[in-house]
Amino acid sequence: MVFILCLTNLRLVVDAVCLFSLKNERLTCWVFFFFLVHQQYHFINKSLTWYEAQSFCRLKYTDLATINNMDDENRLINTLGSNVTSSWIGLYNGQTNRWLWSDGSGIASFTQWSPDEPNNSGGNESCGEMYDNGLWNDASCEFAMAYVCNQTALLPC
Ligand SMILES: [Ca+2]
Repeated sequence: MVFILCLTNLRLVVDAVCLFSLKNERLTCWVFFFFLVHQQYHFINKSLTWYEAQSFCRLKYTDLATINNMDDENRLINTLGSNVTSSWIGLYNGQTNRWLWSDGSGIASFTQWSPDEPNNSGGNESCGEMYDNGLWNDASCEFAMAYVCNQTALLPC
């Protein structure tokens, strides 16, 4: 039963370390298996700018929230529950004018932009918020609003 729960909620991570011995010309490798724990979202109902929120999330958790698919989106909305309000997520517009995730996982391939967004209104909307209806908007990073952090951890499973 525990094994099944692990498989449904966790993602496998494999790591390998290899050493080559010059003395006997032999390559020895050790392979380690981990499971990446499913992201845990934390809604913080205090108003901060995007960068302040990023700093807080990195200090207390892992980073601002990353949303990779509809399951993540629904889980985040469930986390907000009755507290639902516009909140910063970990989305920002990078140097190459592509939307990236704050946690370093790269380009946002899954998006839930609100109609006509991102519109870069006023030419300074470089950070991503989630509206209370679950759709996303690009907004000025200097706005202060609630935010959602995520927490990840590597554990043997
Ligand atoms: Ca906008």
